[in-house]
Amino acid sequence: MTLGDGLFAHSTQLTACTGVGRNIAACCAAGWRLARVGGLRFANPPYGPTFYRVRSTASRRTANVCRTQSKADWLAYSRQHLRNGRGGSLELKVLNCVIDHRPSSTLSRRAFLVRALLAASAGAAVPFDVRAQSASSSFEAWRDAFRHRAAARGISDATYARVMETIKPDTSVYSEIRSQPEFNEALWQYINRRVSDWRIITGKARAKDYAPLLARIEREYGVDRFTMLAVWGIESSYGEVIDNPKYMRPVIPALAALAWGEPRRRSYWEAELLNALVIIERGWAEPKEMIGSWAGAMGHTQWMPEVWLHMGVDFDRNGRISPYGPPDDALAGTARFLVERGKYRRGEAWGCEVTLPERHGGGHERRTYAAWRERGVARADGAAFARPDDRARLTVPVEGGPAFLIGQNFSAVMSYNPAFSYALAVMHLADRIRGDGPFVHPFPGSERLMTLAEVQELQRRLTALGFDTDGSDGRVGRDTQRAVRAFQQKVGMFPADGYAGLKVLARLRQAS
Ligand SMILES: [Ca+2]
Repeated sequence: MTLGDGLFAHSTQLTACTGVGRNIAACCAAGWRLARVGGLRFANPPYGPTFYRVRSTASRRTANVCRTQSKADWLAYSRQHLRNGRGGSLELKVLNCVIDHRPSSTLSRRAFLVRALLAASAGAAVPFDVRAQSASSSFEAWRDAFRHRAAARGISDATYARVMETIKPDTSVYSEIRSQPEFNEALWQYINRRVSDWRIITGKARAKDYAPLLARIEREYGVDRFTMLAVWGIESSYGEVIDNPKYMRPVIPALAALAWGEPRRRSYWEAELLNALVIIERGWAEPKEMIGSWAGAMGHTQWMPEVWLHMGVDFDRNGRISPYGPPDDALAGTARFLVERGKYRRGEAWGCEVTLPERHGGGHERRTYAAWRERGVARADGAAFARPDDRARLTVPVEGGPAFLIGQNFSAVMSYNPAFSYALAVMHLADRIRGDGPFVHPFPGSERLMTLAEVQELQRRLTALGFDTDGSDGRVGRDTQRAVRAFQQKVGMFPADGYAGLKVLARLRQAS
């Protein structure tokens, strides 16, 4: 992929697109590259930290450098910075180009997904399964050759034969790797869906059920219990979906298919397959127990094999490390990850929502809370900053929406999943489980959170009208989103975004 192709062929109104404070040539020299996604869809919505600078030829305005985390963020930034008064097409044009970092040596847990997805979309002209089928060898030949790599990692012949000679590669992962997001969400929708009433209520119950365990993890690692609960809730609905076949599949056949036939990230998938084999060799798990996402993330907090192997903790002291079963090992290992890889700081807040004075002289500097206070920045709930000497930076993710000071522990959560929207959802869920209220300043155009009873009513009404939500448990998954979208389309609601919210509920009440 050359730089010019991605940018100019499909973004005719853009004349410049560079990294932070750099021009295109400097970005290339520094290892940046452009990738392009076709149409108006975005390749990797939650996983793409990206910096760019754009200029509109129509308005001759240069946009601010943006860091985007999701399509919602792109759109929000576009509206904020590219408002050019000549129609709304520019913001959609921006979606046609993506700047991506060259892989670095230290991978965040999910950074691989960014690259895998970008790589897949950049080469989307050739169907992915065709490439897989044109892999240089049959699966059997590849498997026999790979045995030597496994032996070099200490995998015994017996283990290799037992695991690898009985599987069929799960080639359905090739369609997963190139799949596009089904639903476009604004940031407030993303947060409301993840910080749902069900997750808040269930999180409070889990806080009670697991109080002794969470207290021990807090003591040992210094990670706040509500942060742990929120990661657990968002990653696996507190463990409720870790073996649900609707979302999870056997990991070894998936990783084997990726290591054998995925052409661009093969070395990554090979490494993770080897890590999974080491886990089996050590007797921590049987292959049939290793159920996870198509990319191999497993258990309560969705560990990749590498995380399991290197960050895992046998916290319940039963002789093996497991991301399944009782959540002791999963939560303790995740706390260890946040501390060792995310530089989580004991006792420090993630940040907080704030109110800003008329002129706050924003900027991206980290300052102490005391220094922010001197500039007139205050907690939105009116309380004092608990630890005025800690440092934080100011961010306003959506113009006209809430402002936040965010510190090191927010960054620590982003080391687990490098998306601003993910980290904000985790920290907001943590606060809600703790007992705090919703954001003081709502996001523009947002709805309040639906109660559990309202979501259940919405699901019941949709099902009664023939739009199947697969039950009415008050949790919004893909079935409910699809049912909502089908209903919206049928009754002419726009946009038909699949968002299970108050407007849809009101319309459903009219409909029956
Ligand atoms: Ca254990």
